[in-house]
Amino acid sequence: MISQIEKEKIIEICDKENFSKVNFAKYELLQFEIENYKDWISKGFSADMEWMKNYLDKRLDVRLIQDNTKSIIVLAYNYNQTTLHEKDVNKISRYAWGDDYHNYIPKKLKRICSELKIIYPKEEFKYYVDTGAILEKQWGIKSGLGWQGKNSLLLNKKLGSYFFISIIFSTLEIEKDELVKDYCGKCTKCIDACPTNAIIEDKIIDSTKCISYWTIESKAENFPKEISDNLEGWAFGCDICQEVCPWNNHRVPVQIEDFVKPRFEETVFEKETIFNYSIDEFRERYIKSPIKRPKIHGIKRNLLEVEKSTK
Ligand code: B12
Ligand code: SF4
Ligand code: SF4
Repeated sequence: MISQIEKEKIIEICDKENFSKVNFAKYELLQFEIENYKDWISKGFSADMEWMKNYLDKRLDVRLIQDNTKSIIVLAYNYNQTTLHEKDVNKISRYAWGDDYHNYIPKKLKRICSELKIIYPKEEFKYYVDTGAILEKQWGIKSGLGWQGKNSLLLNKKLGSYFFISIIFSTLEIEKDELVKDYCGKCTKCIDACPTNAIIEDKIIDSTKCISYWTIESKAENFPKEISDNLEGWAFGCDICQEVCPWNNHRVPVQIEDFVKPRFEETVFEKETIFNYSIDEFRERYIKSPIKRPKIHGIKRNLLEVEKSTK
């Protein structure tokens, strides 16, 4: 087991890369969590995200990803900011205002792992951010980074939920942090506000009802009526269950880097602009943004669905 001073040194290395919070979990099998996960899949809540059915063994046992893992370092990267949506239609969810975090955060993690490798040459470090078959929120809970809110997201008292989760698997033995208690209490604001009733039970999202799923992941030509009638202006992702959460509403914005700030100062789409773009123009504009994921076809579909729902 490394000393407290060494643990602090690791946190310092992560702080330099602007992570707002760094916590540590001890290796264990995610037995209880994987049973819930399987149950969730069996009920059809993963919609058409077929990849979620793969690598159940790795989700259960992270040593199949990094042999001899002893500690899991869980890092939060804040993307909250003071800006608000300019309009109530064609809204883009906050995580997608800036450049795609997949282009920045892995580089930060790589630098952290390289620095750790210099200090501990005999140890191994492997990083992920939304890039592997890993139950990231569950490791967030195990590490004491936060608790799982009723909206199913990982919440931290200081940060709220507007942060990305990153994971570093390490063969180094680091003292784990204490679990935090659940601070949702009797609140049900997220469940009450979800316009499509996608939060079917505390912490459980049915993706087939979630606007985020339909506007980002789904390849369908159209949305089911219950979704299109209730989009509430969301054209890419959905932040409703976070916007109403008291743990986000009184947040003091933490220092953020430029790549998180709205690209072209845009927090909503201009429908006409999108419809006038050629495929190449769209690609050029959004290649560095998470918005490229559903491609121009998907974004046009979303905008038409929003228009339908506001008529
Ligand atoms: C698939 C996925 C989605 C899907 C499914 C959402 C979901 N809640 O699972 C869709 C496309 C809908 C989605 C949407 C969003 N996502 Co997403 N998503 C993921 C992904 C890739 C996997 C999550 C997963 O495994 N879900 C499966 C379910 C089963 O997992 P779970 O919530 O942990 O479920 C547990 C509970 O349901 C519980 N449970 C179930 N049954 C039972 C029964 C009992 C008795 C008990 C006690 C518990 C219990 O146990 C389950 C398993 O442990 C992660 C990245 C990753 N690799 O982890 C990002 C991730 C969760 N997403 C993220 C974000 C930002 C979003 C959005 C906010 C984006 C947006 N603005 O539109 C929305 C939020 C929607 C919401 N309220 O969840 C962030 C969340 C950060 C945070 N602070 O928590 C993550 C972690 C990505 C990242 N690296 O930062 N996402
Ligand atoms: S992201 Fe939107 S649709 Fe999905 S659970 Fe939250 S409020 Fe409901
Ligand atoms: S809105 Fe309330 S119930 Fe939902 S996650 Fe936030 S504190 Fe928990």
